[in-house]
Amino acid sequence: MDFQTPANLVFSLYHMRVPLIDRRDWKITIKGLVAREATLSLDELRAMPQRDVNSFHECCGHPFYPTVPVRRVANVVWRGVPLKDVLARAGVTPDAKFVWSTGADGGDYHGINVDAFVKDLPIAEVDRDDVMLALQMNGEDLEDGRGGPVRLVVPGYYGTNSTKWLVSLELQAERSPGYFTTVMYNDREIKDGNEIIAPLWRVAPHSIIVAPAHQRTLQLRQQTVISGWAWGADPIETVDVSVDGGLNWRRAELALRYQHSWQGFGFPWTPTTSGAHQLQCRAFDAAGRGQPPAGARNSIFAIDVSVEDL
Ligand SMILES: Nc1nc2c(c(=O)[nH]1)N[C@H]1C(S)=C(S)[C@@H](COP(=O)(O)O)O[C@H]1N2
Ligand SMILES: [Mo]
Repeated sequence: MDFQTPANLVFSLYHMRVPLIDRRDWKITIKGLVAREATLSLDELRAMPQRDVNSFHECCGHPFYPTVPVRRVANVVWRGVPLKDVLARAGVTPDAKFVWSTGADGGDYHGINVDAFVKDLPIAEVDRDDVMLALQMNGEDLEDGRGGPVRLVVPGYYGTNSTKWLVSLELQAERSPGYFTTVMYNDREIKDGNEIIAPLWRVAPHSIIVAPAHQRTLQLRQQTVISGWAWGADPIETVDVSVDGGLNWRRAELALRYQHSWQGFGFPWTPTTSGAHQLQCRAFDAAGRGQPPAGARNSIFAIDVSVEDL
């Protein structure tokens, strides 16, 4: 319900295990296509200029079931050092096209032995100063489960790209061959006989209703506000609400985006018929990208309510 999700309500995910990192020993290495390899300790990182970013944080769902929406989402404030400032310590060479980020965790993932959790990020994103090595979430140092002491945060990208327990950054000309970069976490589509691969980077438009709650009973002829959150890599421009299972749609009031936050929406509704009603919402960005009715991680969200004449 809150614009800023309290830390204890933010979902927590890891594929293999939670490594416990001694804050005194932690360091990060910046290597690969750089002018000079560099390492930074936690104190050195903390001494660098930091910034805050308010951002939604969404998991794209289970990598084996890319069409199943899970809608694990939160909105938090990250604080950290811009990635570009950290990379500047090593000097990125012009042939670098991707930043590989490696976490301290590895192990068995459904029978596959994974050396380490690695993600990759297109070099163009490094220019943004909201892509950061985060030290805090919601004003508190990152706990072990949250990826502490340092994690990558890429606002607007699916949560999987925000590597927790970060230990190295590597500049490379190609995508990482890691299990969680080019094997899992890529949408694959066949077009004219060719396989088109879409990495799970930028978040597709999505929205959820948070009030009224699923299976609530509402009163006939009494106004209620259907409200919720909408988010995506690009700002959401419109949210529509349906009170009849998707037959008719009406435009909701929508808040502007602050940095990379989710955006609140509201639609006042006075039910005039009793019985079961399905409420739905759908979001669109400026390019007209929206949400499919079913079968996608961002498919349209629906809840059921009943209206009673009391
Ligand atoms: N090192 C490491 N980083 C990781 C993961 C992981 O398993 N290992 N999981 C990713 C996934 S899939 C998500 S959705 C987010 C979850 O971040 P949270 O637990 O802080 O919500 O972390 C990402 N970063
Ligand atoms: Mo995730």
